[in-house]
Amino acid sequence: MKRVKPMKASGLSIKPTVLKLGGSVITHKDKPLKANLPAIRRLAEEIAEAKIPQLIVVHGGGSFGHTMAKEYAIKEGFRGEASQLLGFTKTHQAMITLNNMVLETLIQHNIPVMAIAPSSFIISKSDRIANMTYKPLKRLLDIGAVPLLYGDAVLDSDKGFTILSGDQLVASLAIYFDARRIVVSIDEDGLFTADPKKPGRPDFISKCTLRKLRKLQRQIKSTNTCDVTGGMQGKISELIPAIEAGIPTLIVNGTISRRIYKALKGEKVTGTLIQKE
Ligand code: IP8
Repeated sequence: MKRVKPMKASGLSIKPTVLKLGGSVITHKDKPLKANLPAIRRLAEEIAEAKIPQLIVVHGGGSFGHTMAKEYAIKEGFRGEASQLLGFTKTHQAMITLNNMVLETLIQHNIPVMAIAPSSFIISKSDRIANMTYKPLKRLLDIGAVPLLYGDAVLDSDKGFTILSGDQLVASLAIYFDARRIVVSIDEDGLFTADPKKPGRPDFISKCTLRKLRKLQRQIKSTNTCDVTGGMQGKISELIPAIEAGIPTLIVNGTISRRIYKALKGEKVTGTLIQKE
């Protein structure tokens, strides 16, 4: 008798992995509109080599999205000014420019990636995803393609427009598709008991439960003034719903060779693993 594989709630037979390529890894965060092409190439190599059967890739804004979003105060919502409206479109355009570089590089490495602009299928309400159609993503995963998304300037039913972080997107996709794991790459080894970019020697956290994470959340302050989506604190807040849903989340240093590869393969790697319990 032919055996039928059990379907998950999302309808996928294999649990996908959701990978976030941090803006601080794929761009030079202190140089406006400057991509880190060698880093993007290396990450593409690692993703290609890992050959994950179901993969969703989301990237951050780095010195593309955040620079523009800050300049035009996009996260504050639409004030009805023509210049700010143009800033909204420029922020989206900056993200498309960065996305194109990631897209081209991934395709050059034979990864069947398909870019989808979040602003084309998501509307938020007071900064939270309120309206999103998952069907195209599901279809892409069904045929073995890799959906590529990014933090974006999106329409917001209360504020006119806002910035949707890649992290909120990651958590929401991971929950919907019942992801096997989330891998988030940043420019640090993982989480520390205090900001590692400031003087002092904070302790590295290799494993963390949701309870410990909530405690830690109050300690970790944002490091990057250019980040309109809240730096490390914002990242943690956004990831919590996915961790609550039981999806293991691994934070690794994407600036160091092989870390993403190992994280995707589920191999032992330096990083912070956050689990519900
Ligand atoms: O870097 C922000 O995404 P993030 C995207 O994941 C923009 O927070 C447009 C600033």
